[in-house]
Amino acid sequence: MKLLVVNPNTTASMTAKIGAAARSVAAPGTEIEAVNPAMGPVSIEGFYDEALCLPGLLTEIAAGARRGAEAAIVACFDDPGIDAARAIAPFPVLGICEAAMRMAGFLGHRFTIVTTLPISLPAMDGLIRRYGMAERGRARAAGVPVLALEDRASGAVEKVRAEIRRAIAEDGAECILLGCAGMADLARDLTAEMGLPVIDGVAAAVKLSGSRAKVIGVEPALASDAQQSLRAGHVVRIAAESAASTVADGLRTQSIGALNFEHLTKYLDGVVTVAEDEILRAMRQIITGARLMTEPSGAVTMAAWMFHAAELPSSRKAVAIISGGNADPKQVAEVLEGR
Ligand code: 5HY
Repeated sequence: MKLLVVNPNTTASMTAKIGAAARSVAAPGTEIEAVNPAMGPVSIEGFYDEALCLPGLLTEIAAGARRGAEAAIVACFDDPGIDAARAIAPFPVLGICEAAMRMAGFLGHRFTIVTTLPISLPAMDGLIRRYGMAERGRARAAGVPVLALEDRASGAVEKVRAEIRRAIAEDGAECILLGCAGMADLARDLTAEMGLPVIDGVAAAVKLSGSRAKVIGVEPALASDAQQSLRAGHVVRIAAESAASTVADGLRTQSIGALNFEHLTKYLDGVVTVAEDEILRAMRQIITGARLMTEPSGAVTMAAWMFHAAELPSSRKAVAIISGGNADPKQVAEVLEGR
């Protein structure tokens, strides 16, 4: 997966730090491209800088899309331009503030954002409300300018550390969110030092953006229009007699549509076909074992898992999507009796 990470300020040393943090948690096979605009503010402190960074940020999102990015992260804790970026990007766009808050939600009840200067607090307070977390978290400022984080001798890290200690003592925080992308390199050490999760939004966004899941389509061997099309590289039309004879009536299609073909080509990792008796045996297993009503078309995924495991990616966890419960009661009775 090609993951674009945009630092919306123009400080290249911060972009390098953000890129390194992203790469350190990326799944194998994820290619991280960390960029920043050529023009705009050197750091984003408050609403004015936020507004100024937008043209550069959106230019980078559009350029990343042309280079084939499959997801993007806006690596600034104010989540600037996130709605505009989503409006122009043909892929998911994650903000690091939202990602960090979602991650915090999985870890505990109360969190505190420790950001840079008080000028950034109104934006962060607004984001806490926007993401529905007002009852669970608050933001504090450590009193460090963003660019002080680029200078080890500035004492910025000590101030961040002291503010985290205050958040733990005074807010009862169960986890801390580092409220600036320029703090991305601090999360690991501070987690160990503070004895609670200290979340970097860049790492949280990388983790939330990528899935290691492989998506496999399943269809009846008698109606394998998707499999044949993907193998041929163009939409293939199969014989009506064959497609019409599968018990999986919801999958009796002679050909997939052009849009489906484009979508499946892009997102599917393979197609497995199943035999008629396998579909019926899977249907029986789902109804009796999982107590779920399924029609034959809904049972094809389970049939693939039960009878074609060798053709599926090896994994510890497989998920079968069972879609469709519009089964004829007479047919269900026959399936349950094994007829
Ligand atoms: C950030 N500013 O993550 C924010 C943090 C802040 O340039 N990158 C910036 O202070 O609002």
